[in-house]
Amino acid sequence: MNDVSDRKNRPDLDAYWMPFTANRQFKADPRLLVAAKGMYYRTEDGREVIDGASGLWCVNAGHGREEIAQAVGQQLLTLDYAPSFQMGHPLAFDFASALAKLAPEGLDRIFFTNSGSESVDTALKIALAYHRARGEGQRTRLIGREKGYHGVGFGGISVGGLVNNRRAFLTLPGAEHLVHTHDLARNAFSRGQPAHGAERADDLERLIALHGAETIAAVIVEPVAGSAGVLPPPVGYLERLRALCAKHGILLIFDEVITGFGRLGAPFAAQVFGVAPDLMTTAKGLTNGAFPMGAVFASRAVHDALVQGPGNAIELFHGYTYSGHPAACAAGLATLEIYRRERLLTRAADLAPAFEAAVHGLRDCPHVIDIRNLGLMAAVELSPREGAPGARGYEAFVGALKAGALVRFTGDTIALSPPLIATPEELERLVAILRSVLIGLA
Ligand code: PXG
Ligand code: PLP
Repeated sequence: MNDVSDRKNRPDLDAYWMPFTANRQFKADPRLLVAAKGMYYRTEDGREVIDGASGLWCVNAGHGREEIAQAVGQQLLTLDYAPSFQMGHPLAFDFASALAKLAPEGLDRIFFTNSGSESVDTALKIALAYHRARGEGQRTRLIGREKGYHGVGFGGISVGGLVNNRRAFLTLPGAEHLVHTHDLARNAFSRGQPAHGAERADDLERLIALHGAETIAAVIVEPVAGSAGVLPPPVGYLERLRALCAKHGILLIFDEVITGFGRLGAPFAAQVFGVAPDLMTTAKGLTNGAFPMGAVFASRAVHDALVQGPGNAIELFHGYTYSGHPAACAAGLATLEIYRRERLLTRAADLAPAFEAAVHGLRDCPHVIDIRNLGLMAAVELSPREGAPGARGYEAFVGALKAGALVRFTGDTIALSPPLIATPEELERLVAILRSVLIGLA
């Protein structure tokens, strides 16, 4: 067995080119995790660290879930792989059926991918193919939003709105962006959805006036922006965006890669906000982060418009070698069973008031210019240090890890998204560790 949990020697760090990491800074002072159980990671030097980030927003049911490990192991021994094109295996159908039952009403046709990025590119392609199948092939524009994160595929970075993820690369022609909803002047220290900014959805009217609605295929937004630093939608914003898309025949895609699977207190954000998209992208919590997988949920209308024509013709020329991988489906089914048995997909709603109170208690810490929260997502935004933007965020992240908590940071914003199994005491402990670090920050 290749058991890394108690190995004493540090690996050679040179060959692995790490994603979204300052490689040289990391390798000069590495941070290695070697084991995890429940709410806690164990570091290479044997310390217990509370997971304030669900890994990377994905380990919603906590770490080391035996049912998932058993299901994956058993599946690999029974049927390790089955071709995904023109062949099937039962678990993929079972998993899609189970997801369809959990889905917002009507979004019950499921396409499997291997990541959030692939889910996004898949959803964008489905949107284009949908319009073409209905005789509106001129609808090719894809609209995202400033500060949006939709993964790292060419489709995802094109509709994404974070400059560092775009500037070195080509983006798709015809990708446009709505204005973002981050408004510190009016909404700082909002608890839950901010009051101001619903009118920013009307920015879609600007793009419609500029390009013509008949050229626009889809709008994609995160219901709550995650990577940009937890930006809940202003009250009424998503409703307005939904109404405008419907009025103009534009598909609305919710990117629920982070918000899906209970993060906000219901299975999906669409249910929390009572707003129904036409397509929904997911990954992460789909398998509790234990196996790489994503899923796109499509409405019947979208699915049925595409799945038509001659019965022997392939309807959508798209798919992955590992779409619906047997082990991924086994992991997903075991994950859903844990979510159901432990009622985790609604637990964030119960924990949210205490979490909100604890997080907003950090308001008096130095440099704090905003605190935002919804469900079990929260962010603490710090003012950038003069001449060194991002330094405070990084120092808070490293300081928290030393003090016993894993958090996420982006720029000078600290994000929290603890596993949904957290107890109120663990949430308080997490926030207390963050407080101890913020207090000492230069
Ligand atoms: N859409 C959204 C809304 C996401 O949050 C993706 C797509 C892409 O998923 P994959 O599985 O391809 O990574 C994501 C992923 C962070 C962070 O630092 C966020 C993500 C991934 C890694 C780090 O906030 N989100
Ligand atoms: N590149 C080559 C040469 C391939 O043969 C394939 C799949 O057959 C791919 C890329 C795509 O890989 P995947 O289906 O895992 O996304």
